[in-house]
Amino acid sequence: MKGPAFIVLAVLLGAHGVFAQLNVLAKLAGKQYFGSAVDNPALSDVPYRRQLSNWLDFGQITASNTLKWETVEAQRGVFNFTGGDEILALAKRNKQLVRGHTCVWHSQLAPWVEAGNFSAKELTKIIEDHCGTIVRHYRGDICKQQVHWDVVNEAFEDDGTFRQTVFYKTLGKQYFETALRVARKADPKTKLYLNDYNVEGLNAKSDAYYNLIKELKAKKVPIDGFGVQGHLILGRVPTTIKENFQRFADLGVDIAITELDIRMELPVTPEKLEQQKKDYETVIAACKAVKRCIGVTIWDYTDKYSWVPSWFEGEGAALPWDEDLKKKPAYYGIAKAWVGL
Ligand code: 9MR
Repeated sequence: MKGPAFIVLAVLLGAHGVFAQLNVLAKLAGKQYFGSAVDNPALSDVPYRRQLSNWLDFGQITASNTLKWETVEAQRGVFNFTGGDEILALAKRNKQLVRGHTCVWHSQLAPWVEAGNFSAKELTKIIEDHCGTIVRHYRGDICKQQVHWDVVNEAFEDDGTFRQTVFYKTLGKQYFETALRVARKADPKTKLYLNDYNVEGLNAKSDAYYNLIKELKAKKVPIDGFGVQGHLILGRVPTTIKENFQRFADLGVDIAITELDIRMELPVTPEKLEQQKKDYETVIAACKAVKRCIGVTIWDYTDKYSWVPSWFEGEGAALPWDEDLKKKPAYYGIAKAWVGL
């Protein structure tokens, strides 16, 4: 939506007090959603859950851990959907879309997959069973959730070479095709993505994805989108996000920002929060500018549950809500960028 209609609608919504809410603004900017990741244990935190359930801010959610291989199929052939189903049920109640994260990933992988020293034939079957089963379980026609799937996650190194995972070492790049085809068969309507970090701007790693997606498309392998995680660092947001997104759009795939957060060195200062606001604005503006950038998910919404402090010593405060669930300047930066002010 553009021009006068957008302004009239924004003013009307403003009059009803829903102006500055991120999902509404994303939708007014022509996107499908603004969303957040959530880890199941946080759902017992009532104020947290209430805000997560606010559709005006979040039209989409991603389970940040419970659909990973080590949880879903810890033992070969034994599937556990408890955590995933809890997220799906919540999304259903809140009328939120869901992103399935993730089918094939070298990390948080069930140990038996690597330990088995499987032949190419067997590992292919294992991928087909795993991806086929989980994608089928959340098939869009069953729950009208329009699930998007990160079918393969983090498959390249930063220099653009294939990551030497058990999947690549056993199957070469054929495994992308195997996983994508079985996912498409399991749910013809879901959107299938490859997803990674450090691919926001133009660089060797995003080049590698560009070439792979081009190749997959030429072979008519089903691929609908490129997921750009967006784990960024304060003051160091790449300057070529828009150009990068546009080249994927021109290839004929959607782009989703799937795990956005912008971390800083602690302690927090007002200056750093202002810089963070600008950085969030930059990223959202790039998504807004590229039609096929269909939505943005932040990797949880509050600093209370961010993964950052436990991974990067001395860093944190990466999200738009602080640890007390109060909105930070970043929140208003995102809102401003969606409106295009
Ligand atoms: O948020 C997740 C965190 O709780 C886990 O400890 C971590 C383990 O790998 O994974 C985090 O999520 C990752 C996501 O699945 C893939 N991209 C990077 C994310 C942050 O590490």
